[in-house]
Parts: sequence; structure tokens; C-alpha cells
Amino acid sequence: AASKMSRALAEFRVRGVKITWMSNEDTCDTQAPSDLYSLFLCSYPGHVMVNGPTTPIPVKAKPSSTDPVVPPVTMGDPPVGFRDVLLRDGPEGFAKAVRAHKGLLLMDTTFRDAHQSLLATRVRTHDLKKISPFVSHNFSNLFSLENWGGATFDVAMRFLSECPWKRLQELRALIPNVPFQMLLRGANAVGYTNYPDNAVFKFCEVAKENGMDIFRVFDSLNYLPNMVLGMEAAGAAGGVVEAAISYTGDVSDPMRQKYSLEYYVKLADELVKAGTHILSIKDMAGLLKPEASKLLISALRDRFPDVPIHVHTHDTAGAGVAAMLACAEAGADVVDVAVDSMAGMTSQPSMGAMVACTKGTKLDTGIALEKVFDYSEYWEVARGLYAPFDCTATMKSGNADVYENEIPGGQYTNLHFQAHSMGLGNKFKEVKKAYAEANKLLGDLIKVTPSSKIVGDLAQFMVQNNLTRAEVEERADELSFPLSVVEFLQGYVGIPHGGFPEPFRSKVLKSLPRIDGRPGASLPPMDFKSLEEGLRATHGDDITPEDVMSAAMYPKVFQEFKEFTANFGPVDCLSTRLFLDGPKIAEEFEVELERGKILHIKALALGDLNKAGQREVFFELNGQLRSVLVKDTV
Ligand code: 3PY
Ligand code: ZN
Repeated sequence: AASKMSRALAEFRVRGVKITWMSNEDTCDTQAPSDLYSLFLCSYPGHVMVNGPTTPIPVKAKPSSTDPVVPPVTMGDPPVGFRDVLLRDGPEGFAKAVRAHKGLLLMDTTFRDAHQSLLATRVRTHDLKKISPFVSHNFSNLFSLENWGGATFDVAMRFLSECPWKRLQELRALIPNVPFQMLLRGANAVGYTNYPDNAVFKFCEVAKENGMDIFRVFDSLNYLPNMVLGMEAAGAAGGVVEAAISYTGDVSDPMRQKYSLEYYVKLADELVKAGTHILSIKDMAGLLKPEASKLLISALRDRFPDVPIHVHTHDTAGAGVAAMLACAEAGADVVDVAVDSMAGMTSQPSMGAMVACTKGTKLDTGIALEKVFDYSEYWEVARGLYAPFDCTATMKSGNADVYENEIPGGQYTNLHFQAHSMGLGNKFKEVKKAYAEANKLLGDLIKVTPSSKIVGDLAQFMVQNNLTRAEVEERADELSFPLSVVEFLQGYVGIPHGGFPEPFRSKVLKSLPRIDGRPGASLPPMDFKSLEEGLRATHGDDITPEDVMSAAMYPKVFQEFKEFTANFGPVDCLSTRLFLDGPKIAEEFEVELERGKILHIKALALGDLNKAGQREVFFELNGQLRSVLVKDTV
């Protein structure tokens, strides 16, 4: 809503987005020129020049000033890919074709999990789009490209100030032949808590309409009712359902009985019975050793000869390629990789390594290694743009201690960052130890978003308060635990395998209410009509069904994203370095408003602080002198 301070200065469209430019303290309205539209495009660069980036930067490293070069792409339509099979034969026919395929298939995670694990999910649509035609033309034999869901939905709006749906639409237009895959957190959709059932259904429907093909559905406790809800939502939308069993423990270790081979096979039985098109093992922490891979995948292969098996892992310990080769040899149809320069450590194993290691064998991927090198070179340079978020600023290697703490890839990076940014580099070991202890306290859980966060919160609580596991158990009735831990024990996330830990649960909860069964079942349906009306009243008539879903998932983040856009326009047309660091004085840059419509801007000077605490920032805009007034908040 317009605050008392602001009034509408102008309305215009920038790349299809209607903008109402409001005057406020940050923008200049005293000397507004006639071409407000162009000036508007300077407001974000001006803001960054004065105040620094709008996204929080965890480390001091600067974005590289070298832009990645896109390797040459052949003219004409891209080759036929598995998406053409899907469009022609539907999800069942697609699954049959995948199962019948000779050789190993790959899913490329570069556009989602790889940067979620290595670069704090910060990769922008701008850099994804540039390389998309190359992917479409040279990787048409991929099983899929994972490019959406997980944390990307939230981060796109929250930190990149871009619309996740627009990303999906734009990538779809550029890559028509490779199936797109997303990560759906079951009843939590792309959030951290359960949503009403109709919100999950609607989310999948809108995602499918916007070009999503394959829905990898998991639940952070492998809680079947939550998984089935997500599977039904994806299926009803017409998507390919890929039910994913989250993997923890070690099926090759006879001492680890809670998550045994039998446990996984039984769960797989239920998922196949529930109609999954594809069965997936989601090894989010990279715990699947080669021997365990052999045991697990051959057991599943024998039991479900007709169901495609797709395996996901992280390379945290460095054994990812070995494990994925073992899975493929044991009968997996598809394994996950990331392009070499975005692979390894807490990301997926390397695409180039998998392609090279299977070349000429019965598992040959059919992917040209030289194309992988070109693709990798693009990402090696693009990755430099995200240096302020790159985990390699502090993390230097893989670490086999993950077999003990079982921390998922993305969280491993986050906790490492947190420990180091507090100047507590040496504390990371302590945090990891506490994480393992917290997991035991909670009854040895499957750990993946959001259960991994609950274990992490408890671990941090233990480190901060200097508490051992025995002390926490003993004093459970008097400690004030993090809310996430209490809510988990109340049953808000679902029911863990083997039930809740007792007497710990009773001691913590005392008389607090408990939920029996599936948490979403007791939530009232979301009223989309009134949600949409409310959004229209606040933001105007341009609200789309996609906006309604963004607001349904993340009301506050969506609101802030809309406010940001009203102030600064669609910043996704700026290059990543400009977005993060702003232009240097005298630097000339271009903004592509639409295909072929390019605006030439030169940053000229930064004025002195005036009495109102503002600075005037001068630009040359298509040859004309322009300026914006920016409030200095530094
Ligand atoms: C997510 O939920 O975002 C994950 O990547 C889980 O592994
Ligand atoms: Zn993952």
C-alpha cells in the first residue's frame, strides 16, 4: 500500500511487468524529468552505488568482473529430447521409455541443487537464461534438468528480487526439449511447514501450467501420508510423479538397524502401490556408500523390474562418483550430477566424471565430453560472479565426517558459513558433533528440509547453552527449547519412523496439544478467491494466478518483493555484477529491456550528502544527462 510519504509518479511497463513508480524518500521527485521510465531504470544501480547491495552478502569477496562467454550454439531447433516423449506419450509412456533406455541417464542439477548447495541458492535467472540454448542444443539426451523448487522459490523473491514463475516461463521457452524437474517438499510444497491440501494441489497445477514436468516429491520424515498428498497433487496436475525416499543411516552397516534395507524396500512398496511413475532415492547428505548402493538398488531393481529408479546424492565426503557408478551398475536408470565446475563437495558429483567413466561401457550416457567442458567453462566463470556467496571462501575440501553427522549438503554449507562468519571457525567441529547428538536426542531422524533445520536448531541451542545430550535429557522439562523443536514434538511436521522419542517428548510438551496423523488434514482450505482480492486491492489489477501462489506460499516475502519491484523495477535485466555491486564510476553498461531493445547507461558521478541525507547519482542515459536522488542509509 502507498504510504503517506509516497504518491504515484508514473505508470509504465517494463518487460511485461506493470510498474507504478511511487515517489518516496529514496527517489527523486523534485526534478523528475519527462522520461521517468528510463530514469527509473537508474534507481536500482543508483541505490547500490550509494548503499551497497540489497541482498545480504556473507563474505567480503567481490563478484568477479569477468562475464561468462556462452559457447557457440547451432542455429535452428534443438534436437528431440525426452520432453518430446513425455508430451507425446504422457507420464506412463515417458516412464516406460526411460526404463527401456539403454545406457545411463543423467539429471543435471546445475540450475537448482548445485547452486543451492554451493552458492546459497543465489544464481540468478539472468545467468541461467544465457546458457539455456546451449543446454537445449547439446544436452538433449538428459533425463531432466532440475531447475526449480527446493529453496529456489523463496530465495528468488527474497534475495534476488525476481519472480520464480517468470524464471520457469523464460527457461521453458528457451529449453523446449529437455524435461524440467522440481523438488517438492510434499505437504510443505516449496515452504518449510505444512500448507492446506488445496494449496499444494493448486501449486502443482500452476507449476505444471508454467512448464514443469517432473515433480520429485519427498517428506522430511518419509512420513507416508505427507508423501502421498504431494504425489496426488503432482499427479492431478498431470505431472510425472517421482516419489523420493530420503536416505539416511547405512544399509551396509549391520549395526545401523533403524533405517535398514527392509525399511527402504517396504516404503518403496507403498510408493509404488500409490502409483509413483518413478522411484527415487534421495541421498541428501551423501551417505550412500558404494556397497550400500549395490545392496539398496539391486533390492529395489529386483522387486520393481518395471519402475524407473532415479538416485540423487551429494558429494560431501568425495565418494559420489563411486556411489553413483555402483547405483548404475546395480540397475538405477538415472543418477544426478552437476556440471564439473559446479560439482563436488556439498553439491552433486561431477557430470564430466560420470560421462568419462561410463564412456564405451554399457552405461554410456551418449553425452559428448567436449560439450561438458564448454558447459563447465561457462559455469566456472559465471560462478565467479557469485564469489560473495561461494562456500569455497571458507570451505576447502570435502569431508568424510558427514557419515557421522549426516548433515544434508545445503545445510552443511550453511552451518559452515555460520560458524566461520561468527569468527568461530573452530566451532564448526563442535556444531557438527552437537548436530549428531541432537539427532540422537530426537530419536535418530531422517534429516532433510525441514527436519534437518529442527535438528540444527537443537544443535545450536546445545552449543549456545553448553549442554550435553545427557543434560538436555535430564533437564528437558525445564529448558526453553527452540519453537521448531517443540512444534516437531507436537506433531506439526508429521510422525517420524519409530515414533517420537520418549520420555523426552512428554517432558518437553507437558500439557501442550499433540497432533495425531497428517498435520495438513486438520488445516482449513486456503481461500484463493479472497487471497486474490486482497492482493488486487493492495497491488492493483495485474495480479496473476502465479502471484497468488507466491503469496500463498510466502505472504510476507511476496509483499516485500512487490514493494521492491515498485521501487526499483524488474532488476533481473541487470547483469549479476551490476545487481550485486552496482556500476563503477565511468562504467558504461547496457540494459536489455526486451529482445533487441537496449538502453545504454553510463554511471557518471556520486554527489555529496545533502541535508536530507540523500546523494544525487548522475547517469548518462542514451546520451542524456540524468540523475536520481538516493537516500544514504549506510
Ligand atoms: C530442499 O528441500 O531444498 C532440499 O534440497 C532438500 O534436500
Ligand atoms: Zn540434494
